[in-house]
Amino acid sequence: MAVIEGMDNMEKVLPPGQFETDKWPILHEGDVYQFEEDKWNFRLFGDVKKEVTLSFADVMNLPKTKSTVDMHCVTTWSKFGTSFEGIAFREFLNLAQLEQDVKYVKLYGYLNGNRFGYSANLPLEPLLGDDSLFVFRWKDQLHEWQDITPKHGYPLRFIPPASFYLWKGPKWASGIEFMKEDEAGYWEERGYSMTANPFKEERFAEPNFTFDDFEDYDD
Ligand SMILES: Nc1nc2c(c(=O)[nH]1)N[C@H]1C(S)=C(S)[C@@H](COP(=O)(O)O)O[C@H]1N2
Ligand SMILES: [Mo]
Repeated sequence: MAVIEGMDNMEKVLPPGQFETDKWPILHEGDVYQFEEDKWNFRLFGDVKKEVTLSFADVMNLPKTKSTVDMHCVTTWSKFGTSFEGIAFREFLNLAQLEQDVKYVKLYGYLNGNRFGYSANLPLEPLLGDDSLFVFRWKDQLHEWQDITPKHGYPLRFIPPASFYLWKGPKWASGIEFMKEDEAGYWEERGYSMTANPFKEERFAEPNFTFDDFEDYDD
């Protein structure tokens, strides 16, 4: 296998139709969720033998992972090399006893106060590495380690591997549904790609689709 020095797999490669940004844009539907620890929990459900509900303390007591990930947004910006601290997706597999033949997940997050209002579907197998995590801290070349801001999904937000567009990363994450069959999430129901690979430019399920531009930054 050919290896380009200093590059791992798909890191630091600009997918077709994307441009590079040093800033971290903010995009989402609806309100910014305001964290209240006593009301917050994280649910593991779907095709599991036993549903699990985790408190914020339960989640924060899970083993932590640090990983540097490239983000590719379908609105055409890409941000390379942001480091994140969080809990690897695979840690939650150890807690939920999956039924046989679970091959997909739907990851949920808040939308306008609805805990399960936002969602994104993903295949299970590509999410088992260090580049697939629910994050709460970040740093990059311009910023020291710090908590993610409410606008970026505090207290917990999923960052998908770079082989998926960033809409597959719910902010204000609220749970994981385990599924035997693939099932569309929020944007997938609205015409976006089920598979969403930026390197194959899988933006929309249907041609001639448009999207809102981004216009917000933390600083
Ligand atoms: N809960 C929630 N998560 C969400 C969204 C949303 O509307 N609600 N938007 C998604 C989209 S379309 C993108 S591009 C990224 C943007 O993340 P950022 O604002 O941290 O860059 O969040 C994703 N996660
Ligand atoms: Mo997006």
